[in-house]
Amino acid sequence: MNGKIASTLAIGAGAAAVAVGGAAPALAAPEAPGLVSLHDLPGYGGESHTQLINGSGTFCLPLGPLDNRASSIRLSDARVEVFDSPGCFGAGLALPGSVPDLGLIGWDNRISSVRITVA
Ligand SMILES: [Ca+2]
Repeated sequence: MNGKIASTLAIGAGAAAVAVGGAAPALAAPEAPGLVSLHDLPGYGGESHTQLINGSGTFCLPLGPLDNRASSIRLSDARVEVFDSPGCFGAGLALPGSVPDLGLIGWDNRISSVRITVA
């Protein structure tokens, strides 16, 4: 098992248990992974930074090497908001889905953090 993914899964499962009051026995996390993939170039090209979340919850993700460089973003099975400051602060925008050219909505090379919500 990948330790990093297992750790993320534990966080998600903990959040779910809190949400139901911890009364019910824990069921397996839903098979609905959140995927967000940021790319340096429009059209999902160039250097990329991908985050995969197994489990449910809301997570604020740093962009690592793609800080202020993302020009396209691809996502699946998740609600995603992008922010122009680290830690999901500053100006933000909720995305309706994948965006092949962030320049068209005024967010080229501007994203510094991403908030992803997986149901
Ligand atoms: Ca770029």
